[in-house]
Amino acid sequence: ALTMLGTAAAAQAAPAKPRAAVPYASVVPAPASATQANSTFTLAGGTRIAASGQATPVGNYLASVLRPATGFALPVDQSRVAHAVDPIQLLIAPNSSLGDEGYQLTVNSGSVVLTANKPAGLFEGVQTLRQLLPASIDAATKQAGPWTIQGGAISDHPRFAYRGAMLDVARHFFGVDTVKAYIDEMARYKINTLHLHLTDDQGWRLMINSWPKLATYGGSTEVGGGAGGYYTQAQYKDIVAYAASRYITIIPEVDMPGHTNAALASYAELNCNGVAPPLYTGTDVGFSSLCVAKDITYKFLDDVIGEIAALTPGPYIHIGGDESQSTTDADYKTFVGKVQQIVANHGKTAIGWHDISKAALLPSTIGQYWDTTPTNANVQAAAKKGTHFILSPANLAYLDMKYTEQTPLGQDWAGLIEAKTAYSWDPGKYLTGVNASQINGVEGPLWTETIVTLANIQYMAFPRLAELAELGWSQAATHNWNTFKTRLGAQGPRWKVQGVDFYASPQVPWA
Ligand code: TNX
Repeated sequence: ALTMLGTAAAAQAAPAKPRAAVPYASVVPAPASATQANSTFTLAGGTRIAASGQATPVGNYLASVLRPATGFALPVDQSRVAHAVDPIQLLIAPNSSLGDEGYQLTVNSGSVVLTANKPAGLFEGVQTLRQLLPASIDAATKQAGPWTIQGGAISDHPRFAYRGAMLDVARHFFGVDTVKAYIDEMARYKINTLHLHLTDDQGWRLMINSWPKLATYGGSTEVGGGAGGYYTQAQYKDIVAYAASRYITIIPEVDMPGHTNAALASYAELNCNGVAPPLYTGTDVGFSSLCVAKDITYKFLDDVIGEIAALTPGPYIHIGGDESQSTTDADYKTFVGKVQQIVANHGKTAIGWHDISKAALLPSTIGQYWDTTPTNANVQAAAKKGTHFILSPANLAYLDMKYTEQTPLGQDWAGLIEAKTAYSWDPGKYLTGVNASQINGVEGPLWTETIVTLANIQYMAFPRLAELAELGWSQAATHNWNTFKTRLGAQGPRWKVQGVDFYASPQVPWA
């Protein structure tokens, strides 16, 4: 029989191995509560999915993710009257304990019932359901069943409302398909926000119709001198809509007043001296600044932010504000004051890297904390006045930090972040002198000076983004590395089936 291995005939003839149903304890992020029963439910050729009204898009999505590996038709039944005969039911039903993204999942021998207040909750429940099926459910082609789900009940809702990932498309440009692939992977872990770092010294990545050279010239290169690129407004809208179909909000960032060489190179009039610098393809930071004293700077920003606000249904625009080492303190404070107001004029809420907390902030403006120590006087002072924060400590949450000295990609200025390190902090207790109620959640930024392909993105993001997702979603009481690492290990076979190039950390007992 051994000599047959590797031939197509042997692969097809291999009998389906009996396999145990996935235990509820292996879901990432851990649900708020889960009880396992002795019954099992098996997805079969005739299984129908009931999803009417607001639940329909989620029902269609569930069917679309289950069809390839099962080969089943899985019709989505939109007629309310027939629901009782459909084994899988997605229902919108009021439940005050579940909030906007919570859900209840009940599995017994005859049915799988998912209920939530909102479609977003059904969508998060669907991610849990996918993880309760064998890893082969994630294959792109038909696999052997049986497709058995352990019976039981889950009631779940997030600890933090904001659970984000950031992708730097400025240092290296990534096309629409790569962004969509990353969106699909983050959605599995209930990440609900994708922050796109659209502009930096090395590139401007979104067409702005009123200032077209930003993209056509400012987007024409990247770190290392490659061709770069930019999203047309139609492509950006496509990303926004795709993310929305996964209940993920896009947050566009225009980094300023520093990190602006691509813009300054594109339009000479934006420079204080009226001279456009050359395009930049290196990896230094802190050398560029918009001209705070010039009126044209604010006309420029009003046009740019106006166009981006019109393209972006989500409530936020990220104004950057980090590492503005070529802007005086006084100019920086003036600038942040004006830009927040421009964002507000276009109906959006500003987010900025926590450096902005040295300026006077609008009550609605949110800070994103990136430093490596939890104590910061400006942040504490802003928090006293009510500012909320998103946490991305560079030594814990940065996805571009190397795992070990041997990691071939990434940087190490904030330290090495192995799997255990990425999990070993509590977002609710992290920032000194800031109430947990002022922490909106967590975000894992992936800076891309050294990141070039989707596989590179995946290798740096996984397992760490799944770990951060657990810190953001799961209740503090679930926090325990020894139990978590086993749960995380169960994701390994799934990533393999999905073709996700993850870092197989020796700290994790991979299944
Ligand atoms: C710092 S921390 C940056 C980015 C770099 C990153 C590399 C922060 C808000 N900015 O400009 O890409 O380090 O790790």
